[in-house]
Amino acid sequence: MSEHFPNVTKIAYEGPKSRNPLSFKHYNPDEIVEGRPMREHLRFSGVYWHTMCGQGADMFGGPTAIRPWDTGRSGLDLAKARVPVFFEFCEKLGVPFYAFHDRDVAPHGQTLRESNEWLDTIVAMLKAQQERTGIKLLWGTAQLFVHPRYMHGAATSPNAEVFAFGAAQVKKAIEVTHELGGEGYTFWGGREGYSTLWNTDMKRELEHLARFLHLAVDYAKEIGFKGQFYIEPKPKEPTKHQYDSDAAACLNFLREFDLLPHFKLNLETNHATLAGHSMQHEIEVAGAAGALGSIDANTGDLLLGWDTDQFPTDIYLTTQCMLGILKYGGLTTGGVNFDSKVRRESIDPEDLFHAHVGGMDAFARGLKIASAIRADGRLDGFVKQRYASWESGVGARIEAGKESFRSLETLMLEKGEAAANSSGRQEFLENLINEFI
Ligand code: XUL
Ligand code: CO
Repeated sequence: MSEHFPNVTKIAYEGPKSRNPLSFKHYNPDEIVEGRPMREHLRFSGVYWHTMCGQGADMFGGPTAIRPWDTGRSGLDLAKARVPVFFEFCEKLGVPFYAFHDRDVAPHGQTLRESNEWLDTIVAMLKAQQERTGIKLLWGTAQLFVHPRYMHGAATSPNAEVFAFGAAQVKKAIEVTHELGGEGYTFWGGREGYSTLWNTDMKRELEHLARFLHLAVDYAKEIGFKGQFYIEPKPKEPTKHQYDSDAAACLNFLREFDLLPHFKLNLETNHATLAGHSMQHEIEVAGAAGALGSIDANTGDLLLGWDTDQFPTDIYLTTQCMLGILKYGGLTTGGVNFDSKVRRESIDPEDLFHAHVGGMDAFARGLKIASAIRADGRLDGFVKQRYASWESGVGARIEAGKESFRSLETLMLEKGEAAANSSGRQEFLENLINEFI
């Protein structure tokens, strides 16, 4: 096998004292945390789109990082060249999963038929690489936002034939995800939203989106695809308002249209912050609804107002993520999927390794810290104690549905005033978390 990253050998765990930048200081795949190996807790995944297709272009300038394997190639020829490079990358990094959009692995053809044929060609290569390496598909998805036909959206387009084309594309994307043994399938909103309400029938568009997702659920059942469906919330970009704006909006939409039994959420940190939330908040909202599925691991720059998709390096953030994930029973079908890209100025192939190694180590530390906080028990104990008034007396009776406005009025008329409040101790708890970080 020809090597595309000749200067990088398989990344190994060397422990916190190592000064080798291309080693793991904290991610030790076999280390047991809360009874399971780290690799099973974290289920790391590399993404095809940023890793293989990202060349550093932004809205002010063209590509800065044309990879050696990209040079002089285009179309299907380029698509073919990228497959073994991606798997060499994932293998050396030691990520057990990957994710892709149909049109990042294979190019758009002139017709749907041609696109499908090209996709089949590449899928055969992906399958062979999966078999060779044992790397699995975390989820597949369809890219319904780059092609001009999707300028007004796909499932929410005012043009019914665009809806039909999108449906055909998703049908094929689910088929290839199934063919590759994918553990899930993601719907990110793409251009499902609006630029102006002056031209938009929002109610109709939302109904169309729900119809589209029901058709996907039906088709998955028909072909026996049992992978988990995910919706990935994001509030804006590229549209001014994306319908799947945050976890709460997605859950409301899924409930309204009887889709909740079929979907979980794939939460992304940078999308959470664009929505004015923390990732901790989004995980809590999804987890409480039993819909925490997977995470797209990245981070935004809070001084920039867009989706910068930077690699996660903030231990505070990864601790919050892993505390939430552990609290809600861990990742099952989902994973920690690096929907992250190197900066435009990080132009060497080796930078892809530095970026992922840092992200994996940051999550491994987050996992270990979260687990230590849980074992310590003071945080959990504090929260339990804060709600102690609900364990007996009037609290327990309210929770059991045994009180009414009348009975509560009687009680309070008798008492004259509620029991004294106790401190929320926010600063104490922030200090407690820092004991572990
Ligand atoms: C876009 C985004 C997507 C989805 C998959 O912001 O996060 O890459 O993860 O379509
Ligand atoms: Co994403």
